[in-house]
Amino acid sequence: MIRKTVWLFGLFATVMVLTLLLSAGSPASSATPPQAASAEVKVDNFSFGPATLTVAVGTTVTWTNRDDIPHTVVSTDKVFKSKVLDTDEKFSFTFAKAGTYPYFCSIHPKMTGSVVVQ
Ligand SMILES: [Cu+2]
Repeated sequence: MIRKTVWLFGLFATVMVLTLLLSAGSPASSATPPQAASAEVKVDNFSFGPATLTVAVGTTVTWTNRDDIPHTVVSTDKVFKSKVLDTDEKFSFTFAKAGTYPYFCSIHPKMTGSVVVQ
């Protein structure tokens, strides 16, 4: 009678340990952290590409000067302003608010583009 009780207790303990191990092994959170969105604009051949870029709120846009002459990225509404970008230099800006952000190159004002943030 006592042996049977001990055996049952042992079985019960084993099941409990296995249950704990299994629950500990399951992933605590399978949700991936929110990814920061990013987008690229190439500056090449005296133009911004794409000329109009549409992104979601919170997106970081990076302009890269692929031209062999310097350019700038200057917001028409003075929201952002890059330094003079030489070849392969980059400028990034994170758009936290929805809206349309026209910009131009202050060295070559005919170079224009815009970022639409939705
Ligand atoms: Cu330019």
